[in-house]
Amino acid sequence: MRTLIAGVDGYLGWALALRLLSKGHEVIGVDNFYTRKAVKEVGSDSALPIGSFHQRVRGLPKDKFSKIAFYNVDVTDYKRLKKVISKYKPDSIVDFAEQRSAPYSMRSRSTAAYTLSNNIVGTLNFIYAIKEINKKIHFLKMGTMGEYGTPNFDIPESTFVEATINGKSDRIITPKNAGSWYHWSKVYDTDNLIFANKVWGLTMTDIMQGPVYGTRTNDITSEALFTRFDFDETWGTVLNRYCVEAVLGVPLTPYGSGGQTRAFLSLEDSVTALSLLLENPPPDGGYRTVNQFTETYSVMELAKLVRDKASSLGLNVEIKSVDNPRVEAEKHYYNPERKVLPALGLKGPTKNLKDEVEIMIKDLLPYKSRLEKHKDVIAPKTNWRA
Ligand code: USQ
Repeated sequence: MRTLIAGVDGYLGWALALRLLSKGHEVIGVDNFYTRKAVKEVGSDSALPIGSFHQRVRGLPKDKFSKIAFYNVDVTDYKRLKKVISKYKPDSIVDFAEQRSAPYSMRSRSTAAYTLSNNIVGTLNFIYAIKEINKKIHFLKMGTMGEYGTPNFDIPESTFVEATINGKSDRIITPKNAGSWYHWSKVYDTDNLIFANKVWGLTMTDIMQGPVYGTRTNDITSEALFTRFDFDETWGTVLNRYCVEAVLGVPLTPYGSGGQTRAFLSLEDSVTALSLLLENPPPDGGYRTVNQFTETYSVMELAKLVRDKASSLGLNVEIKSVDNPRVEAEKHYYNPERKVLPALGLKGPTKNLKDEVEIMIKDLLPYKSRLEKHKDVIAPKTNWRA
């Protein structure tokens, strides 16, 4: 299988590239290194050291990983993007090349505008390139569980649902209710994908993924193979942040009362899920919505779990709720459906979350002095209401 991964330098992109290469698949990577620049802009850095992209590629053990081609391309540059896709004619394209931070999108008008234009135009460019080059290319688009919000009904894993209004019924797109400009950009992407599938019969997998945690996958066996790991208030996600907080000995930071429940999965399970979806595409012209997660937890449950695990490792950590900078429900119903991935073989988390947290803390501890330099980027500063 030949796969083009856009956003190959990122947390998921690099980890997925390693998985596909280790399975003997061919990978063409695309990135414009935007995340590296944007993380520097907020005064932070990846908790785990990563070299330049070329250093990372040079560090790949040749006996375990096949070769990777790479292009420094901004996906909003249609001409250059189309040139790479035309040259390689991949079987599948994975799109991670989006601005991925909710807080970043809420910082200002310009970061909101960047998020919306980069994400929506980038995805539109892939849609057009596939339509013009080869309609059979499987497009696997990274969306988010945050597209749904936290509705007071079960979240179906389907593109459409049947709705009845004033006694008349019709099929409507599964309701969405996002919580940031970033999450809304993914909703707009979904609508565009559904439309492109309808008019041109493109083959799509739209992944609704929950927050991912973890420092490693089974392929990441040495420092040279690390993927990036963010922890600052803008680019880090909740469980990854808690583990860094535990290592630094600063209080864990559930926002508000901490009842916000989300659908989580480990980095290892995320790359396993993505490989399964790539190796088992929908039929030509098919459209598939996938709720990609393995377990649900509230952010307070996770804080307690990290505190207890840290204490068993001899680290003294407390939990200190902070005023919630976001506009979101802190107590709500949450029951997303999950059937596509279990049917493909990913039935539940492959590793107990507590064990994974232990691995994360142990992986991060050697880099404590590196983390100390960035202690001031942990407290949340981006206020949704401002
Ligand atoms: N939160 C805390 N404490 C923290 C950080 C976050 O309580 O220190 C809370 C947030 O208020 C929120 C929840 O944790 O209720 C999740 O926040 P997050 O920062 O871990 O994740 P989020 O902003 O939702 O976005 C992340 C990724 C995004 C992906 C999304 C999946 O950055 O790319 O799409 O997770 S989901 O959350 O399902 O929308």
